[in-house]
Amino acid sequence: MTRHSFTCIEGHTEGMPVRMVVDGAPTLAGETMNECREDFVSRYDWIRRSLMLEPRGHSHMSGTVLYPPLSAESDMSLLFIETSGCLPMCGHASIGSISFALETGLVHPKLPGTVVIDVPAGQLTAKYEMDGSTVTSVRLTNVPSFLLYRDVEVKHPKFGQLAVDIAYGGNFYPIVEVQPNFPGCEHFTPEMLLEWGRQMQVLVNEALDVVHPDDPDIRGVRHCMWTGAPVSNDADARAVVIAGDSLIDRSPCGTGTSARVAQRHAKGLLDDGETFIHQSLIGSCFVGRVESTTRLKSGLEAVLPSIEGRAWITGRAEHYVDDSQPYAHGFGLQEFSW
Ligand code: PYC
Repeated sequence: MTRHSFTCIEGHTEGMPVRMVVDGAPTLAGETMNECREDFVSRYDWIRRSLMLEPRGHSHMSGTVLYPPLSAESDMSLLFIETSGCLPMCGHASIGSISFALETGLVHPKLPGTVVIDVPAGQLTAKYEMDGSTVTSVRLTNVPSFLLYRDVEVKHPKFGQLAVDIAYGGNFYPIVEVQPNFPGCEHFTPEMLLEWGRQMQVLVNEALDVVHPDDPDIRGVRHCMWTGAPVSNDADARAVVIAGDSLIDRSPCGTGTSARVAQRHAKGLLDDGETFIHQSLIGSCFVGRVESTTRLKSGLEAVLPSIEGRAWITGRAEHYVDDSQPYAHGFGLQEFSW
């Protein structure tokens, strides 16, 4: 019997699960977190599957592995593990992991109030506030985010003709705003939006080559954002984000909010410094903001968005993966046919 053991801090960011591995993960080869991510994907993807999929996880699980800082100026590194793979960037998981690492004393930032993290998408800075030993807010400044395509015409099997914006905020998002053929996410169940969001990913990938202008390795759409009216007066807009085949984000989605901040800024709907309160499926919020404007190397206009949210620890767990057990390395129901 080979039993592997992973110690995890468990919790959530604005309702979305974050399982942060703090012990048991392998040392990775690479000088950047992106190289480490490639090493993890090629040699250790079974760890992601085991901890994210059933029976230890579920369709909407999300997590990270906490690694030591890679560079002299950073405080911690994160690898993102999701049901759909290893994303280069995940906003809610960053906010959660920063909070958990600070609250458990695993990370002591060089400059109190500011934490610098290495992630596969690059180096990011977050400001945080604490009340005693509790982290009460994390504001993370994300990667340069931009609107790549506006008003792309897509013929969706449920809605017919839709105009969709494609924006990047660490991942690419087709953003479906309210329009004559789409009355808003609040009119549909999450399961319907999941199914139609999967179809949207396929339609967009068939119609367009969605590629990051500065990095041809970042390509393709694996998410979808359905928007709608907020459920409370203190929010500006609502979004239900679908990731991969099975995941419905319970939070407003950090990279999705960044993409929407960039989209709204490019369309003249959000000024520099103005806040955008983005509400999730379950009513929780991230506060987005344009911190500054920039240009990609290719010349495309972009923004540096920040997202602010809060996370809570719900437990600590030791997960065993015994290679001899059935389903040891996890499964998703969509992998079976009937
Ligand atoms: O918060 O960036 C995010 C995210 C990506 C996929 C699910 N959540």
